Amino acid sequence: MSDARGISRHARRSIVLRAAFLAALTVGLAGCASQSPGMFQTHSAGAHDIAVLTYTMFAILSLVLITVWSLLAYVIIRFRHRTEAEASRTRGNTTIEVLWTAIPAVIVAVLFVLTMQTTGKLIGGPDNVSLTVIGHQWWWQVKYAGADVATANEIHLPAGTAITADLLSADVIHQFSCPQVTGKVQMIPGTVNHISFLPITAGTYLGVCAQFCGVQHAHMHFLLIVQPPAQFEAWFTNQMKPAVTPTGTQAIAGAGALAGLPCSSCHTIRGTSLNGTYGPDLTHLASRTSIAAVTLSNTPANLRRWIADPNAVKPGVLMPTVPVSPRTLDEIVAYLDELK
Ligand code: HEC
Ligand SMILES: [Cu+2]
Repeated sequence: MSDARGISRHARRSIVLRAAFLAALTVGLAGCASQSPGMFQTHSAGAHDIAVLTYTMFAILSLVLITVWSLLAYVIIRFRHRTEAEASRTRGNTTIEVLWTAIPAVIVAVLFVLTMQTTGKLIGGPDNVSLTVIGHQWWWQVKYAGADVATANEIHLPAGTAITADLLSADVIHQFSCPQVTGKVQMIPGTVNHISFLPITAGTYLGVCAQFCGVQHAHMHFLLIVQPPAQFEAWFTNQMKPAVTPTGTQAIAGAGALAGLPCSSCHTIRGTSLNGTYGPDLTHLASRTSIAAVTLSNTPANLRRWIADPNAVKPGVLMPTVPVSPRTLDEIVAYLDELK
């Protein structure tokens, strides 16, 4: 008796533990949901097609599951009172063999055709804006074809225009993923992958690197900023210009200081002597809303914090601390803040 009670106490404890685990998981996932871009809030033709395909597959597979479970339940209940030790066997029933080979084959064929149709739609479309996006540990380099426009982590696009992008990697495997606007594609060193999509609704959509790529993988975000075409044109026209000439006294001093610092071997500011390509292009840094792959918002205080000790913001980051006096640091920040 005590044995039976012992087991039931044990069972009760395990149920409580399991419930606690599920509750924790639910809270955890709910926390994710508020931050993560959801693939069902779609804002492009391609993302919409993928969502429809997902719902369709879910419906077909649910039907399969319900059918199998219903049959199983029926058999368990209907034959629960049989007492024979061994069930009778059915051998070589051709009709049944053909049926249970044919039905799954047909289901898989239907799923295959639906997937190919959706994939076909994603690849088509006029190629109006083409980009190159290069994944780096741990930021995104963005170049626009046919113009001297380079940016980082924030990709502006005109709404209603088909986009094609070549996806590359500068180091390890990354994965370009912005589920509200397009499917995800890997960026593999030595290979060029392609993605095309048609953004429809203007808005700012969060993208992430979906392939673990090192210690700061979780701080490798980007923004797809889909704008009405006129706004996009204005942005693009400004990006084509070289960097503005600094006007403030501090900013002028900052520009002078930068030219003599190692910053110039990693960063480009078009129109100045800074022409490094290892780190993000800073020509129009002040026109971005965030820095360090959407880790910090782009404010003078955050720029100062970043340049003073990037490793404190993103431990393991591939930008070193360049020792400068607090005064020079202020001047550099004043200059960068003018680079609209
Ligand atoms: C060894 C190369 C290297 C040097 C030297 C270097 N940086 Fe960087 N910098 C990087 C890399 C790489 C990143 C991207 C880091 C990330 O987001 O993970 C970066 C990011 C930045 C950013 C953020 C850009 C953005 O859009 O997110 C700023 C601003 C910046 N660096 C300024 C400077 C300044 C100012 C100096 C000199 C005091 C400097 N860097 C020196 C490599 C370098
Ligand atoms: Cu990555």
